[in-house]
Amino acid sequence: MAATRETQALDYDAIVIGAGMSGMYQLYRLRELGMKVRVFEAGTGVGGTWYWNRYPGARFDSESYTYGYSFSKELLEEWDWSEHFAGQPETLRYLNLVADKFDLRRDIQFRSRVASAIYAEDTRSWSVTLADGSQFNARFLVTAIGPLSTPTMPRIEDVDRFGGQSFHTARWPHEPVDYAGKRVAVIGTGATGVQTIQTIAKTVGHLTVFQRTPNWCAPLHNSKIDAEAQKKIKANYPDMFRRCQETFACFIHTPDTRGTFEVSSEEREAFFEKLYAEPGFGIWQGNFRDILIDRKANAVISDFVARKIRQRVKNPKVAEKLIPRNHGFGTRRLPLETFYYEVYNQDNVELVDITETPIERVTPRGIKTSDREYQFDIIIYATGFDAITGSFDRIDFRGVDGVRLKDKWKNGPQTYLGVMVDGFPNMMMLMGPHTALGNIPRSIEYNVDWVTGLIRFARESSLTRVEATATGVMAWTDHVKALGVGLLSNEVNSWMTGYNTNVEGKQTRIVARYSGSAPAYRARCDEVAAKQYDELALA
Ligand code: NA7
Repeated sequence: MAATRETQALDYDAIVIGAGMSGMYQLYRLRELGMKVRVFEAGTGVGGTWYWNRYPGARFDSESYTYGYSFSKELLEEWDWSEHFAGQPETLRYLNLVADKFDLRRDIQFRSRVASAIYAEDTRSWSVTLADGSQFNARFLVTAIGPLSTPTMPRIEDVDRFGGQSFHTARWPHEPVDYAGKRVAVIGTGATGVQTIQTIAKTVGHLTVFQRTPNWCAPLHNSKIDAEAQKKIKANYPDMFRRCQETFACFIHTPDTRGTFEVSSEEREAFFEKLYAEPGFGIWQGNFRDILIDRKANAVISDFVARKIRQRVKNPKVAEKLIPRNHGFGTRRLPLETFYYEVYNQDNVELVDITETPIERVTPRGIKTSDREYQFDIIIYATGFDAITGSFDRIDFRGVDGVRLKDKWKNGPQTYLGVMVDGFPNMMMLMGPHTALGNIPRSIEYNVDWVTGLIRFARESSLTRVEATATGVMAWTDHVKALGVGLLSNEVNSWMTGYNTNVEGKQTRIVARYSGSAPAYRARCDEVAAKQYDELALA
């Protein structure tokens, strides 16, 4: 007798792709349901972003204690963050502790890159093939592949001909890299480039920064957490997490209710000064409510930060190069910095504006611009990621009737709540396109809990197929696009708008992120769950 979908044995109840923060937590939650789960992870360890991004100076721009998992009181009690904004090694230690504490590793298969995931209607299951050809199937497929996990190298001629050492920041070696006394180049000045530059500038022999677009940056103001502060943080966890639930993007900072021009110019200046002097994202996420939507308001804060840059950089010509001209403050992801601008006051640091003297090619000895050849021992590519959809594009996802996800999304992603796609039953995305990102772990925990709720419901109701409807997908996609109208950031090329000069076909801006408030996002998802997922096609 042929196996039916009820009787046929599947390898697993669920397969999760990726063992970063979302995959780890998803595993924990699905196990609680008594499910047999397998996580496939390309790396050799847990941690995702914090596993791969080992570049010098990698650290949080969110307050450490707002970034950790909130689901286990015991874990919160046990773990001490040493700094208000922890560095990558500490975060990776934390995630390894989580993996140990909850015994996660026994269900995670490392060194296992997923090549394809194909839906089979007859068994209502997903068949996952790894790069080594091995295959596994499961009823449910959860993608935990990260919005910023597919690094992109610059499209520069002869990039592989360099004779010295070269690294992409997101593929940093596990062994220490020694830059003391070396001639080092950094290409890229996003959040990653800024952290790298300010860190290696302390020890390099000579540093050359190749900048295409300057970004607006503001001080991080990091500091150590002493015993007294540690106690307070722990006592305050419930309130702090509650606050993160209430704010616009799950940070402890949230927009001020006042408009930029509702206060006097003195008051405005004093408020900006206060924000500039405070730790973290306050100047971006806790500024006047209109700075990211009103051009005039945005020009005022941009002018304030430009003045700061001019004060901090001694050479006026260099200062002008570091001031963005093609986008306003905060309309791209704001890099937070620690004496970044002061780096350009060092005699051994040079800023090359490659809009003036473009890079022609990489040579065996260094980099050739239109102006001259620079010689280097090390080239660091801080050139970012094929963001949001890139990690989906590199896996061959095929849904009902063999339809490829990549084809379905060729004009931009279309999702239901950022979690599901019609034609891709039993597949759920964590931190997928069109979901609320913000302070990511807070969003991850919500996303995972929602997906877990849906899977629990399906199992309790003996459902073997849950799928978003085409109408549901259209409505959510339209909603996300409508929310993006008027946002200055959606008029700017950046990873947040899916724009990447290094990836074929990604030179058109798309609405890639949900830009409403996190509470509104959760309210909508909660409503769907409360109505027993009746907006989905259930079978
Ligand atoms: P980003 O923010 O995408 O920055 C990449 C940087 O690399 C940016 O300055 C780019 O300039 C530059 N870049 C990219 N390609 C080239 C080429 N071909 N030539 C010269 N310069 C280039 O990535 P990050 O890794 O810094 O940060 C990503 C996010 O990860 C970050 O926001 C955090 O949320 C975590 P461009 O601006 O495109 O002119």
